[in-house]
Amino acid sequence: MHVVATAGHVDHGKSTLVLALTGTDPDRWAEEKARGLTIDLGFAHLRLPSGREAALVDVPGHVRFLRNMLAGVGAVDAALLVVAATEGWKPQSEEHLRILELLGVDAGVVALTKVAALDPDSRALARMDAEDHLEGSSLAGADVVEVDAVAGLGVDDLRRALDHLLAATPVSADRGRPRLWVDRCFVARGSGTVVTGTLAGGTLAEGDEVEVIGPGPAGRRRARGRLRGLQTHGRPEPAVGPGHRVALNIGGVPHGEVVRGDAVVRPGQWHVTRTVDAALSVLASLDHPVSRRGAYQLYVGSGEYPVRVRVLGPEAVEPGGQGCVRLHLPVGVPLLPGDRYILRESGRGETVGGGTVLDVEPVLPAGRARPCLSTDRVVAERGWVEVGALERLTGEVRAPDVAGRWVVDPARLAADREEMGRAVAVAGTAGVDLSTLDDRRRALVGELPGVTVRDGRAVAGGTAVALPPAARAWLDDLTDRPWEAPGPAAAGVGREALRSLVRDGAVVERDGAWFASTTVERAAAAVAALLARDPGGVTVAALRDELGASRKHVLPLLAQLDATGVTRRRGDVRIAGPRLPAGGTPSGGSPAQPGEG
Ligand SMILES: Nc1nc2c(ncn2[C@@H]2O[C@H](COP(=O)(O)OP(=O)(O)O)[C@@H](O)[C@H]2O)c(=O)[nH]1
Ligand SMILES: [Mg+2]
Repeated sequence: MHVVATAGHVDHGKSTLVLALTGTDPDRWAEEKARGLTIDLGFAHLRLPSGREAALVDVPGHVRFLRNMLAGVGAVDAALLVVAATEGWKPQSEEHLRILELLGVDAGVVALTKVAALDPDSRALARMDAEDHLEGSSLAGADVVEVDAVAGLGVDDLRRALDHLLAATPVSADRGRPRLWVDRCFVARGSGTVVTGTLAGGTLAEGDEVEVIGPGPAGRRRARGRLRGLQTHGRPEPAVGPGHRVALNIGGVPHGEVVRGDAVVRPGQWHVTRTVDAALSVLASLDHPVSRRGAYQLYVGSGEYPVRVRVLGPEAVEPGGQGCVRLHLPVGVPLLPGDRYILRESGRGETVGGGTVLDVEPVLPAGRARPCLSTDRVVAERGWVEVGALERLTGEVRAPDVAGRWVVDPARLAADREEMGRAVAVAGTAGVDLSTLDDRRRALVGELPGVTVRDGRAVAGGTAVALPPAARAWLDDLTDRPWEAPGPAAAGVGREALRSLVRDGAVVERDGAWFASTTVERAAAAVAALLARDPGGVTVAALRDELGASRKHVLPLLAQLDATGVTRRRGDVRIAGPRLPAGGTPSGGSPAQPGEG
């Protein structure tokens, strides 16, 4: 299914044509009928000769209602540009064409209306004039069809041209990320809040939980609700895909809370942003450059927002030129790179230009930002980014690099791996205490080759083979009863298993005594605590009492601490070595830990 919007100057015959094509008068309001003027959006259902169906959105042509026009063309697939042959190209013919172009609508048919009153030469002139104006635009080369809806001329030709156009126009893609920009909201008798809009990017179904995001009446940002029912073209449907005009009956959201410009999405799928970086194309017709700072109206989706604009880079953007801008919105809007927008000057009411959103969460200051659509840039600027966050920021689903959770810039990942590898190596058998690491480094260190995580510590050496039960039991015994546990031979631990335990750093032998690595860590911590009380030094007796150990165990333990640099021997006492754990004396170093990055 496609959605097609009309475009063109006021009174050129857009609404009359919609009625002739569909049988539906798009001018819904009494005031519109009384004045013969389209003020707001109108909607109709079009059935084409091939059987193809499309939704038609009729927009107002009057410059005063341009904001309504903009609300209608946000998510359309194609345009029906209407130019009255009797009047020729007019200001809103031009402005609407430029807007379609900036919004990326490059599929269209031109209807040259009111031709019945003209002789063949005048018609030919009108056609040439229209084609001249289309040249170089996104609608260059579009079919130009002569019609007169009142005289009943050419309407079938126009249907065929639309059929032909839509056959070659891609439909809105299903990216599993539905978003409906609300253009109408009302209360249906007996069913509560109903909103309508053009659905893009995904499918919505009855029973779906949805979130309505918008400024709301009193600063509300989000409201949760559930879809009670959906309709498209007046028919109830259990589910509706992208590229349709849809009416949603939303339970749980009072209708007073929803206004045009709000978005209906699935909860949690969107980054709701107030600052975006965007590419800006300035219209060639503008008589002044877009300067570094200024106040403008932003049109995106079906909404209109006052925005502050900051040109990125040192230069203003000249008419006909391109640049990048940072836009500051007053409220959060669910946007994604690739979304199109229009910028108008608040004071003069003139369209300045528009373009494509490039970044929905700029992290670099405006002076250094170089936005583009690359997902790699988004990753590089952050270093680490969670898979879900990256999807919300870019729409792209990437395979994680670390712990099934993070996507990491390659250079950053290499550097962090090296840093963690070094930290683990330096920490020796004591290992790196995982609780001192942020969750990224904790995940990373656990995945480093040759590093084993045990008892909350990352230790160099991998436990490649499963331990035999006797070795496992002995290790537990050694851990739980360090001063009573037997030696490995008495415990029935084989040579192979013992070698593996030593290689992995799980156990340490010193002067014939065996220790679990956790016991050595406890001893190191005990020494640090004693030195904190008395920096003068720790005696063998003091450590023995502190640990509740025997002299037989304390002497080899201290020898081990001396050997690994935790302590140094000075006469009868031990003083702080370079690797004394934190909690020691100010002069004692703490084991190397990576800094925050
Ligand atoms: N003779 C003639 N009059 C037309 C034609 N199309 C529209 N009109 C008249 O032009 C006026 C404006 O038409 P409307 O559809 O409201 O224009 P819109 O502002 O572009 O929607 C109305 O009085 C129509 O009856 C046409 O093809 N032939
Ligand atoms: Mg109209």
